[in-house]
Amino acid sequence: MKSKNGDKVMAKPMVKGASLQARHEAASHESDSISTGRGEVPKGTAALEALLESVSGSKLLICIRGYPDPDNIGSSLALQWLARQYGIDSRIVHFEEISHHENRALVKKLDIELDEWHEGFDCSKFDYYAVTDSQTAELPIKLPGSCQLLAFVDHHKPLGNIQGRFVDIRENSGSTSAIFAEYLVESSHRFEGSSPEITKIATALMHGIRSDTDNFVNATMIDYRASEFLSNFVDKDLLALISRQSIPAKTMDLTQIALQRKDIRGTFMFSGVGFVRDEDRDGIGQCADYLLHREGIETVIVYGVVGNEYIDGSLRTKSHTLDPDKWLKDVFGQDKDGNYYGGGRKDKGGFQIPLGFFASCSDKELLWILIKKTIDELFYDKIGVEGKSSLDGEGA
Ligand SMILES: [Mn+2]
Repeated sequence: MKSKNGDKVMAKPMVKGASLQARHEAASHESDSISTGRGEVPKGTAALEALLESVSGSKLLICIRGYPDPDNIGSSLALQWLARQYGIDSRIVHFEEISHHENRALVKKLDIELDEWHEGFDCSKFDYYAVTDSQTAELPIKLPGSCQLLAFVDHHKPLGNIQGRFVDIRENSGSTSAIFAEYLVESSHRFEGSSPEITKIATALMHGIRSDTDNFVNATMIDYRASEFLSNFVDKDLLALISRQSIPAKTMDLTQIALQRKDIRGTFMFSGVGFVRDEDRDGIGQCADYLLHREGIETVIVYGVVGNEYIDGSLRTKSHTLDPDKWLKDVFGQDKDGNYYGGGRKDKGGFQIPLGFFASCSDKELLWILIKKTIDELFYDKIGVEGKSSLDGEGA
């Protein structure tokens, strides 16, 4: 597909040949009433490019909040490319380790340059920062006061006010990578050819879309349109290689533990897997994915204590009525700063509860019993089961 022969940059994010459905979706995202704290903030490719042009020559820090995953890595690379077209020098920084084997493969095989934040990381040279694929723009580090939020692009329900120069949040998109692909389609700079850089960005974006939409099961029009465009530039062998990584032994072990400790209540399956090493945390979500295949089960929650710091859990559901975001927020509520312990979208969600003071408990077995009892009771309460913790029954 030669996408933009002679196409002008349009003010509205719309791709040539978009269907009625797409027009409808585009119209509805334009009327989304997202509070950005200062009225209307421009959205769409033309607005983004006008902004990048106006800050040409500046230095941009692209921040990956939370664990690096295909969607936020792909989005960050695309933003880096766009910024470079306007003479903006950028670095991509992440604050958490790249823990998922597929993501490590992505970074390694595509030779993607990411900086892991460390104490000596010099933030002072950056004029602006950007956040993609995250519900909030809050960072785990303190940037210099002069460093402003330049761009914020995401597809989740935003948490609170996002105050940036450019804010584009589209809950009707299955991935942030698809939104960035749309910018590339509509960019006044041509994203084309078969240079290693173009291939790398396109492949990463495609992997981001695939991974966030559960292999297109949850894809929306914008994800499909983006994929059509990107398919011209991706390295298919590499894409296959990245996504066909074997399941690490650790995840397999964790799945086995989760199966042994499963606690089935109607269409719900809960499983507390105990203490999990920090680098194996993604195994919790993978377990939940796997357990959801069991017949008769509609919702799975797997949780454990990760890195002796957090109770970390993943929810997966194929229920048509359960809203993971609402469900988890109802169960766990908020901390004293008003932040929810859990949240989600569509068919998945997660929660994280700091152990805090209790992390120093020397009797881990006892601590786990306490944690499991507390968490299970919250779940049972929510689904209306008069139950006691199944600790004895399931050999935990
Ligand atoms: Mn995403």
